[in-house]
Amino acid sequence: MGDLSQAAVGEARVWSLDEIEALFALPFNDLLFEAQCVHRRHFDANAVQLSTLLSIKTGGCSEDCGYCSQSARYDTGVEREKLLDVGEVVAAARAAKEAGATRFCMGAAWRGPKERDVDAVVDMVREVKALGLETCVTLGMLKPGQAEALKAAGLDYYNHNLDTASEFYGEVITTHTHADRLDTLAKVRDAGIHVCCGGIVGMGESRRVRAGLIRELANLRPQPESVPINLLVKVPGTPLADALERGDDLDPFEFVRTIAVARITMPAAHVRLSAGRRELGEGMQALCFLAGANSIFYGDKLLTTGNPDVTADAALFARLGLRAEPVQQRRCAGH
Ligand code: SAM
Ligand code: DTB
Ligand code: SF4
Repeated sequence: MGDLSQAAVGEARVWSLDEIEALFALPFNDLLFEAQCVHRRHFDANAVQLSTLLSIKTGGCSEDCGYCSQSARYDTGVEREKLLDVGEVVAAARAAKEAGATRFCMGAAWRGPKERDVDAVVDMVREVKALGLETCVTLGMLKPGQAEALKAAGLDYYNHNLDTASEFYGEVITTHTHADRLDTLAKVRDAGIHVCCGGIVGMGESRRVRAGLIRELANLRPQPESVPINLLVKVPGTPLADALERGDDLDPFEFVRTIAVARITMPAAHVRLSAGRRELGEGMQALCFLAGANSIFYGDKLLTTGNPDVTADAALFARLGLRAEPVQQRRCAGH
């Protein structure tokens, strides 16, 4: 990848809300054309990075994120489980590698890890890394020193999402703040770990809120290396899903627009088509790839909900002439 001068231009620019809203308001074909042009300047247009997720600690979370099946506050049918042991994690990582994934992402339903949790995750990261996979974890908020311990174990990416624009955040989460999230992202950066940071759309937010989320992501410095864009998976029992049962599903073209605006404003990032891929269907996914999405979660399960199965994804890739991307040499060496 990586025309460095173009990437530098993308990063030097501070995006205003008006500029981002103007991108959202373009005629659909003009927006996709612009996004595809930016995409081709930075990436192989037919290569897609494959990340596989594993929930290493499921359910029973103290937090109140209104979309989440794993909060202990909502009756979603997801049971609290113990942290997996390292052998189970390595077996899943090996299977993911054999299926073609290049990155293995381990997620835990925690507000943040305790010291002994970090010790256990450090072992997992070390062993998964030794398989030749890129490593990613998403463990919630970090305390001083924890990011450094994970980096020392060989962690490549930390996923921590802004989720939504600051003005809508309080409608979704009250137990930790938007500023807490920025604080954890700064700790991850300072430790020299790549940042995976995105958000969720389809929660009943306005276009202005979606534009605000992209603006906040695009104005992070440095910009995130990976940007997961999740379409809300409506899990019965969660407050957001229950509120949305009255209608109000996001227009799928608006999801495609969100991908395109992320691509234009974060030209060197991998923009990941994340939760909600099954609900989008193949035609909409194809439009998302045209709009500049170049990464997916690959594997039959996300954390607690379903994902297209690997045979369906292989068939879709064959029909579209897409290829799995080999592991990237990132431009910020040493990070
Ligand atoms: N507990 C950690 C945290 O919140 O940072 C890590 C796991 S959490 C499940 C990771 C991300 O998954 C959330 O920030 C959110 O963006 C996404 N997510 C969770 N549930 C979702 C849902 N039902 N639909 C779409 N995205 C979801
Ligand atoms: C992200 O942005 N999306 C992933 C990953 N990071 C951890 C999680 C999606 C979860 C979807 C709902 C579930 O399966 O529980
Ligand atoms: Fe807990 Fe993360 Fe779910 Fe929020 S998104 S309830 S912090 S697992």
